[in-house]
Amino acid sequence: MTDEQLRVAVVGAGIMGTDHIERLATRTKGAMVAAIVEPDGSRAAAASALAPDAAVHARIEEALDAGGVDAVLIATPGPFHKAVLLPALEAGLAVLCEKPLAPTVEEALEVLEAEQRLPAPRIQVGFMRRFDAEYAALESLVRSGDAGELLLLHCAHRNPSVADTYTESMTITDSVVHELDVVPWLAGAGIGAIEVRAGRRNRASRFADPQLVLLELENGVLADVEISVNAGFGYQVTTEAVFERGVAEIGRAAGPIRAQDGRVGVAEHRSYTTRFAAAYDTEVQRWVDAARRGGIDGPSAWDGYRVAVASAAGVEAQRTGRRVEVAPQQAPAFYRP
Ligand code: ISE
Repeated sequence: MTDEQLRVAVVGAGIMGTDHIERLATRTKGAMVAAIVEPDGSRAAAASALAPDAAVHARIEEALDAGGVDAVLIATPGPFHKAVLLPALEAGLAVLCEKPLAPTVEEALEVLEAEQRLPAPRIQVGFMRRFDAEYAALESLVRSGDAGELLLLHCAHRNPSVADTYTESMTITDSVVHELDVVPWLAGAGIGAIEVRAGRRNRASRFADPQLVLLELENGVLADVEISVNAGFGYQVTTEAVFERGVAEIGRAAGPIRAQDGRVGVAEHRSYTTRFAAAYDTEVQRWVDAARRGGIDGPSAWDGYRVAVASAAGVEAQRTGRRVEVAPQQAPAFYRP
């Protein structure tokens, strides 16, 4: 690593990869985009316009062989994560891996085993909601005990629409995966069981949508998650937390209240890239700062593994209509603070 800058290879130049390239090139301090790894020529060209000095490669191995890289930001689809994570770990590089860590429990375990051959954790997983200011304030409220113990969480996760390649199980593995991370983080307890229900179907959908996911936490907190991926009107992620002595709500649309043409209203987001823009900025900055010190500052590969276990249970619950228990997980010493 140079004295000043963490030289980052961004792998995958789709929506999130391009968003991160722009972020690293314009807003993140102490880092630069040294390489872009993207096999699709037109995506690579569009991304390289945002970071003209970055080398462009089709494969991670080429970028690693070329040298000049201190860290890897992985933004490919989940099924390709392991193929990038293993060589990046082998090279001892810092990693920020977009969610999910891996698409299966087996692959997540393989990644954990590879990381544990290093002296300390090097993988941070991109569960950006933990860096959102309102989520962080809610987590502090839970920890403070000011409103009493947390009892319930009502979560809504609404996407305006999804691509044709999005399948029903992705409601769990690609979308609710965020709640599988952030709900235990807020509640301070692991997930003990999951149930998934579907009722009347939105006629805009190819599969059951919306769905309700019920998470039972090991400390008795219950969380219900509405996942809608054909909500049409916009992108919305809200949480209402019920405590012994009060209720707190986060995620409501904010900004100028505009009155015009007989209506009064606030603009809503249409994409996670704007809804969580500030959270991504904080996440990436904290990862860069920690990577320069040789560590991580956010969800670890162990968190990613726990989510993979819960996700597998969620997909089974969705497929069978049954309540599926999740075995308690004990973090290896390597991942304990
Ligand atoms: C997408 O991949 C994300 O990570 C978004 O945060 C989530 O809201 C969306 O449903 C996913 O498809």
